[in-house]
Amino acid sequence: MKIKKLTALVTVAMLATTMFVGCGSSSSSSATSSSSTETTTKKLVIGFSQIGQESGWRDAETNSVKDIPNQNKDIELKFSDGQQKQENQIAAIRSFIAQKVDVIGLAPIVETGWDTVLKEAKDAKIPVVLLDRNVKVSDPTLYATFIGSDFIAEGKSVAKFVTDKFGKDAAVSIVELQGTVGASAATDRQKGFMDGIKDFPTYKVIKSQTGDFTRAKGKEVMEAFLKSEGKKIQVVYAHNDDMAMGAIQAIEEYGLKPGVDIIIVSIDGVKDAFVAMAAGKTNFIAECNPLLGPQLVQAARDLKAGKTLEKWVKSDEKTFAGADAAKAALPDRKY
Ligand code: GZL
Repeated sequence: MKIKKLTALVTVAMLATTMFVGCGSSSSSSATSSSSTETTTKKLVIGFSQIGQESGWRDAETNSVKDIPNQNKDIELKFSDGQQKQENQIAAIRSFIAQKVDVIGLAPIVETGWDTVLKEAKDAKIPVVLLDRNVKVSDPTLYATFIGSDFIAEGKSVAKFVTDKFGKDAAVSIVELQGTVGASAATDRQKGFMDGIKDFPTYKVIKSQTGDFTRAKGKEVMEAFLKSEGKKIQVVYAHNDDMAMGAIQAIEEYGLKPGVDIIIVSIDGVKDAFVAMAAGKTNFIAECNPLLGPQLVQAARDLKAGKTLEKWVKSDEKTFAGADAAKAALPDRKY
């Protein structure tokens, strides 16, 4: 009897063990199988170093870049706000390198001072895409491409509007609100404008100072211009719309009519500028496209696929002059 009981006990014990192992293995196999069904594809990771929040144009570009993961489920975006400091942008690039992102996007606040950190990115085999502003580096292979506008052409288009309006032999006094000192957008917009008036010797830029692309500083500098030059000023050339809006405020507070007593010309094409032009307070806008998120995505995908990119992907842009053009364009403006 005892043997029978013992045999029965051993049988039960063996059965129990088999079941446990079976479950275990089935659960582990189900675990294995579930893990095999749960494999996730690796996302394309873009690290983007933004300049800051100095203008409506900049906010539009930031929104366009931050929208990338919403429009591309296979892309992860790491976004850094440089708060107007190059050192913050350099630190962000180093952080992206440490995180081994696939592509670095950079809107460089100024043109120079990037060689060292871009060399670190190159050594880490991480391509860099420049967005909206360019850099001056010793080795052009330190970045894959520049996606942005032809600022010299923008400056020239503004100059052409002014010389067409006043004519060849008019004596015209101009004040200039420059963008951020050292930024390619400011340097080249000034270059383009000066090139555009070089054959008009009676056109003079009587004052030129940076308003740092901001509305507040643009107003402050325009107040100083009005204090020193007053009604001598015939034209305000602002490197961006935000500074032009500040200038408009200063001119109205000074008691003159912007767009009538003083001609206002600027670059960007933000909605506020179109509203002002529709109201006759500004006279000419050269568009500068901030909606560059999709082009950053395309460049990142092409780089990931091993393609070589054009060194400059130029934005195509329009110009607008006068209230009727502004009213017609306003409904379609996207930023
Ligand atoms: C242009 C961009 C400039 C805009 C400004 O690509 O860098 O910076 O014209 C912005 O509005 O602040």
